[in-house]
Amino acid sequence: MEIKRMESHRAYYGFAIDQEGQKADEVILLPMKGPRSYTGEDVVEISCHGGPVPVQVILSSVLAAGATMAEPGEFTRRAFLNGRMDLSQAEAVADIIESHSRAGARLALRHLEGELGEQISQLRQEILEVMAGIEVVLDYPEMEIEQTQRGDMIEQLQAMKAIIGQLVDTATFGRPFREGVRTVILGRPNVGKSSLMNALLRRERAIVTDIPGTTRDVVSETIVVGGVPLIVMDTAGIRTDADRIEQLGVERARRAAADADLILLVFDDSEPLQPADEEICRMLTANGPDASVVVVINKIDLRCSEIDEEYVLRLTGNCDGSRRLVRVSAKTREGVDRLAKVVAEVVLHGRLPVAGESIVVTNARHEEILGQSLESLSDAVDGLKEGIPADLVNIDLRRALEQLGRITGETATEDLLDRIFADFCVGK
Ligand SMILES: Nc1nc2c(ncn2[C@@H]2O[C@H](COP(=O)(O)OP(=O)(O)OP(=O)(O)O)[C@@H](O)[C@H]2O)c(=O)[nH]1
Ligand SMILES: [Mg+2]
Repeated sequence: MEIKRMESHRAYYGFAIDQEGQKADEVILLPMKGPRSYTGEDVVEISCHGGPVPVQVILSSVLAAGATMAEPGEFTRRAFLNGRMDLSQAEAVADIIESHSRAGARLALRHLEGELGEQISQLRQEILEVMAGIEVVLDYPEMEIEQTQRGDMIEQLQAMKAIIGQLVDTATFGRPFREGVRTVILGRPNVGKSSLMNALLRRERAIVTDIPGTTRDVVSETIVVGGVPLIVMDTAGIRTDADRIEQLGVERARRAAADADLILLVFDDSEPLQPADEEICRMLTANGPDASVVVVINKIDLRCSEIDEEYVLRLTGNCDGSRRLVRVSAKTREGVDRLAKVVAEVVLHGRLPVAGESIVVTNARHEEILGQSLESLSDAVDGLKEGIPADLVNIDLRRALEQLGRITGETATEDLLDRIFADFCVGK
């Protein structure tokens, strides 16, 4: 049967025939007539047996018949251009594919449902209203905006600023979900760093031995702790008197620590604090670490209690009373769940996004644009307060309008679309 005569949204069973008229594979054909398809255009999906040979044969047949290969993100780009979704929704598709955790995927899914886009459209509508009020004044050159009118506009813009400000705030806990938290396990040799990594992973990944200096390089793995994806790096133990080969690993550990968002600083509770332990603490506090540090006292199953917790907390500059210290046994996994909870708290500053609550900005591009539009609106408010001419205030408002439009795609340039869709994979 000719595809054009097939019924839309109905699966057809049959065989794909190659260019020589030979059966290539057994397939299911699913025609979807626009606009009821992902892109809004007519779409035909062919499901075949997954092996590389049938796929290749079918692909070359459809290419020979005039089809072209899709660019990365082309399906979603077409869906956007055909008005099936706004740009924030299109980006959510990429975010869902790349998400490292269920919580991250859930947040992105809400963007796919268009929540952010709706909020932004509403804000743009309100800006347009304020601009319209100003335009009226501009039509009569002898008029200026009246004082009460200025007051109303300022109030309206302040309310918008508050909404955008809240959205920007949500990005601080949206970001870790999207990008993952760079977490470095640090400590002197043999304290149990690799063991801790394995305990967090719940399986063996890093090599564990009783020989100090086992880990020579940085080993990294993504794990989800408390709903937050952590990119955990196990490092070589840092010591003061390392040989040359070891020194390289130590140097990498230092560098990893400098780039980290979160440092799990491990101590061995079965031995008194050693000069190398103190050295590491000094190194961390000297750099004025951007990273949050969680002190992990390991090997508590040996019941030695050699480490003075208060002293270690002071050494690590943990003086704000938050006492980010967890006692664990990487061997028995005792305390590891509590460590996971503390980590999640530290990363999210105790503010877990609650399902069903406000929108959470997870996309770095959105975060940046929201920040810019906030500035434009502030400029407009300042202008109104200082009584500067109405047409100048409108310039700031128009800028805010244009900036917000870049989130939904209403004012997106070809260039911007190219950049966004280039990050997509082919077939999405
Ligand atoms: N009893 C006990 N032993 C542990 C625990 N964690 C680690 N160990 C032991 O301590 C030794 C060192 O563990 P690793 O995990 O290799 O230590 P590391 O810090 O990665 O060491 P390097 O890579 O050499 O710097 C091994 O013999 C582990 O079995 C623990 O919680 N309890
Ligand atoms: Mg190790």
